[in-house]
Amino acid sequence: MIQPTNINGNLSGAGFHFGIVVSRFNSFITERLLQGALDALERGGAGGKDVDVIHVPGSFELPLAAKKLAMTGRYDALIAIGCVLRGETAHYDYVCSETSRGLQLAQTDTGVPVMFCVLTCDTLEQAIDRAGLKMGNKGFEAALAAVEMANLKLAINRPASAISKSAKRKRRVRTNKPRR
Ligand code: INI
Repeated sequence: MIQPTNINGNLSGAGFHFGIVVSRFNSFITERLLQGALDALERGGAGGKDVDVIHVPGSFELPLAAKKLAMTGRYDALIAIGCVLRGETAHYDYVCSETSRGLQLAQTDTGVPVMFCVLTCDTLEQAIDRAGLKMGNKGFEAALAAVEMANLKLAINRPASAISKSAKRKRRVRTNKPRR
C-alpha cells in the first residue's frame, strides 16, 4: 500500500498575526466568544502585539471588514465573531445567509483563512450555552481552527522539494541508509 504524504497544520500560534472581527450586536454573547478566542490564541503562543481586534456594528458588517483586513496582507488568519438570534421576521435569515456567504467569499477571494464564529441561534439560551457554558466556547474553538489554518497554509505553500526532502530523511531513518 502506498504511504501518502499527510499535510496537517499544527496548533502553535507563535509568530503568526491574527485579526479578530467582532460584532457589537448581541455583545453579551460576542464579548464572551472574543474572550474565548483570545484565551486560545494566548495559550497557543500568540503575543498581544500579534492580535488585532476590530469592532463592527453587526454580523452583516463582518464580511466587508474581514475582506479589507485580509487584503492588507498583514494577517495569517482571521476570526469573525457574531451572534444572530432568530426574531419574528425574516431578518434573521438574510443576516445569516449573507454573513456566512460573505465570510466564505472573503477567504476564498483573498486566500486568507477566515474562521466562521457566528452563532445562529433560535434562543438566547442556545447562544449562552455556546459562549462558555454547556456547549463550550465557540470562540475558543474558532481560534484553534485559525491557528491550524495559519500553519496549514504555510505547510501547503512549502515547495514540493522541501516536502520530498523530509520524505527522503524519513526513509533514510527507516532503512538506516547513510546520507549521500
Ligand atoms: N446583527 C447581529 O449580529 N445579530 C442579530 O441578531 C441581528 N438582528 O437580529 O437584527 C443583527 N442585525 C444587525 C445587522 O447585522 C446589521 O448590523 C444592520 O442591519 C446594519 O447593516
